Amino acid sequence: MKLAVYPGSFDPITNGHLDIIHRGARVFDRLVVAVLHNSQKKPLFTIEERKQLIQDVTADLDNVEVDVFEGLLVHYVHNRQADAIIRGLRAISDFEYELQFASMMRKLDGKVETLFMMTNNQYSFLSSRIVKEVAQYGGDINGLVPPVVEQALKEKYGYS
Ligand code: COD
Repeated sequence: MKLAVYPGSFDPITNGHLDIIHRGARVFDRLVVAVLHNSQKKPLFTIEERKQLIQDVTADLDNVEVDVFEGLLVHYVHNRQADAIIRGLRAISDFEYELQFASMMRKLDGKVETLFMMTNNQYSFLSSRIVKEVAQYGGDINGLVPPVVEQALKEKYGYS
């Protein structure tokens, strides 16, 4: 059974993330969406909220699990005995960071493979940061995030 971990901050999950989850779940027997809990950062959504939102929007995918991790990703991947880490690539600007990321993963654990999935063209401009910025100022985020996330963002920013 091949297991992949798709790690991220997911603050909050967007349709770009969700597209990678759907595609990853078709390639691997089991996919774990691993949400980073970093007590030194102040995300918009708490770790419980981020996990719950991902669970809500992946409820129809039987082979997808949502989990939380702290500390180094390689340790988590090792503990889960995962075969691969999945990362999404949007633009050239992602490449430099992702190359560093994958190289560091390999240095820390020579066995772990990092696999990249190219973004779906329609989401190539999409990031959690941009969605939050648009939502904060009342811009239209319909189609950029699942409806439950759109609602959660509106509540966070005090309108609905
Ligand atoms: N289309 C396709 N892919 C996308 C899109 C989109 N529109 N938006 C985001 N993605 C991809 C990103 O490229 C990324 O691969 C993934 O989805 C998650 O994105 P984010 O932004 O939610 O999460 P990141 O990239 O900030 O997550 C970073 C980690 C939490 C994975 C990383 O910091 C980590 O593992 N930290 C733990 C400490 C550690 O081990 N550090 C060493 C790393 S070398």
